[in-house]
Amino acid sequence: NEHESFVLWFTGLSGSGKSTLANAVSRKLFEDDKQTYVLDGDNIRHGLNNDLGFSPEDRKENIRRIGEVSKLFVDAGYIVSTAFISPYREDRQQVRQLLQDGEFIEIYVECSLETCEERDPKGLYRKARNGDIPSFTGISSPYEEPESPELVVNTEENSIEGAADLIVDYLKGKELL
Ligand code: GGZ
Repeated sequence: NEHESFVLWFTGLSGSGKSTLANAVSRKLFEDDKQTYVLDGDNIRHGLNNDLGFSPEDRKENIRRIGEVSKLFVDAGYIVSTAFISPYREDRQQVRQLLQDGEFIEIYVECSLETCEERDPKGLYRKARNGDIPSFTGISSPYEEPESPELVVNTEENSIEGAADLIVDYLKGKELL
């Protein structure tokens, strides 16, 4: 198959479950003997992109660099899973253009703001509501929902395991695995 390597681009609100889900899918692919790698805030925003904040310009540059890094991993033969809010349609579109047809698989991790706010695992929504974090996505900064993602998985209706299975099933259905 000419698309053994591709990017699973998870997009969604903070607290929607992107990173957990990307790691769960990556684990399943690893068990299926695939070469996989997860890019998320822990290994990108703390390193390569530690000069960037959360202004629209910085988020754009964040996503641009992640797109370029993803491309390198695809060139190296990996299935890359990226877990970034990537709130702007235009920025995600730019990454899609950077890759070959079929190499960019956009997965909308759907979860209502209400639920993300209830989960609030790091207490960031609370801080944002208190005005302690400016330009927080969903509160004081926009999130542009994907218009035609390859896949939508809802993490209110599905467990992480269930959502990961839906993604693997999708990939098998497309004969990408
Ligand atoms: C959104 C922020 C912000 C602001 C810090 N807005 O739940 P988290 O903590 O781990 O996920 C969020 C993460 C978002 O970084 P990304 O690189 O994914 O964002 S983007 O794609 O928009 O560039 C959150 C934390 O960083 N965080 N400040 N103002 N999320």
